[in-house]
Amino acid sequence: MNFVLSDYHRSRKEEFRCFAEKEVDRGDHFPADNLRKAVQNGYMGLPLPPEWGGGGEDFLTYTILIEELSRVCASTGAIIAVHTSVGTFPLYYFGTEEQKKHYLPGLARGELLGAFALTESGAGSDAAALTTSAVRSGDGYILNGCKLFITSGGQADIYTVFATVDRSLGHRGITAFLVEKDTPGLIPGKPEKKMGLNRSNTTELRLEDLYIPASNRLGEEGSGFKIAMSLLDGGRIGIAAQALGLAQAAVDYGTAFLKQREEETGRKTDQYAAFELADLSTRLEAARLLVYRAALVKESGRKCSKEASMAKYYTTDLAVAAATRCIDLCGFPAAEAGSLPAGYFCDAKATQIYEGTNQIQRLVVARELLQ
Ligand code: COS
Repeated sequence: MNFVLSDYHRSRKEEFRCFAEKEVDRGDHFPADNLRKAVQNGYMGLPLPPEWGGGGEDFLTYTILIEELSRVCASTGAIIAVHTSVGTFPLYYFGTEEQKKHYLPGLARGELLGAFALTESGAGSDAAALTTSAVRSGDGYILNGCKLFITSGGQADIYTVFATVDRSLGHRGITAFLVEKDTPGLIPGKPEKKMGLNRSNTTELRLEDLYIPASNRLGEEGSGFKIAMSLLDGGRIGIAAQALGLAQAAVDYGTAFLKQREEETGRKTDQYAAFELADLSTRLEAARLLVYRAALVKESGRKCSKEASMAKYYTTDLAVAAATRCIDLCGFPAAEAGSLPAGYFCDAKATQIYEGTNQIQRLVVARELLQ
């Protein structure tokens, strides 16, 4: 195993960092401009094969892209990560040839935005408890239910929606469907007011007597839960990469602050602050190894649940700690509402929660160890 990035991955990392620093803005609204530039650069479908409109890159390169984007704007990183890993990969891994031809090139090129609709008010951590129903009707299904916390809700063009054809079957009744945004009966709610990742829309998604042809079912009836779980394995590496970018941003901010203070006062940084910085930087390097390793395991085609969950919870917990310590070290104005470190903290907090809380990640790791 190689513990340093290859020359190729290093040069892509530099390219992504340059792009993020020069082209990505940190505004407070939906980052349409950032996404347009990402589309132009082929960043919306980086790990998809070129024959389907993607960049043909490996999963590690994609992970590095999300890390570098998130160092500047974690919402932009979140939208692209969700679009790629759970908005586009469902088609690539589980779509029929016809479904792929219809949707995949548009998604991989970023002309269409993808979203993933699993969570419900009574089915967050316990995803198998979802109640959205899919009832057979003629050549299709009628879907009814309400999804919650859907990233890019109201903005996305294609939603992978999970519903049950028979609740008595538990997770074996869950089935996945591809739903286009203009389908009658698909009703996105207003964007939620979140504490972090605010530039990414998160909405409710109501499904009211929504008819979906059987040709838009993804996979077999009853295979939806396993589809969702396997997609989330890859998705969680993307969230870990966002947290890596955020943790790096917080450490960079703290380091620059302490250096500037040394220059201004002519005094060396006190030992307490210096040790804090050393500890955070060491944990950051350990997190980076976990995240990149998870990406390599995914790329190898092996099951990566354990590695993805380890990377997700270690790195998102670190991102919260790094942002907190950065505020402690820098004091005011880092503690001011609207400051960069306050933004890192709020965004990092969100990464601990979505695509499976960190308690769920620990559960996944423990189950893998004990099975
Ligand atoms: N890949 C493929 N299949 C998987 C899998 C994975 N990563 N994880 C579980 N499965 C399969 C299991 O093998 C099992 O198959 P069988 O029925 O053939 O035995 C089936 O799925 C059920 O697995 P399990 O019994 O572990 O399911 P649980 O209901 O206990 O749920 C957790 C497991 C809690 C891990 C799952 O519900 C979860 O990840 N919850 C969080 C959901 C989430 O992340 N939501 C965020 C949505 S996006 S913001």
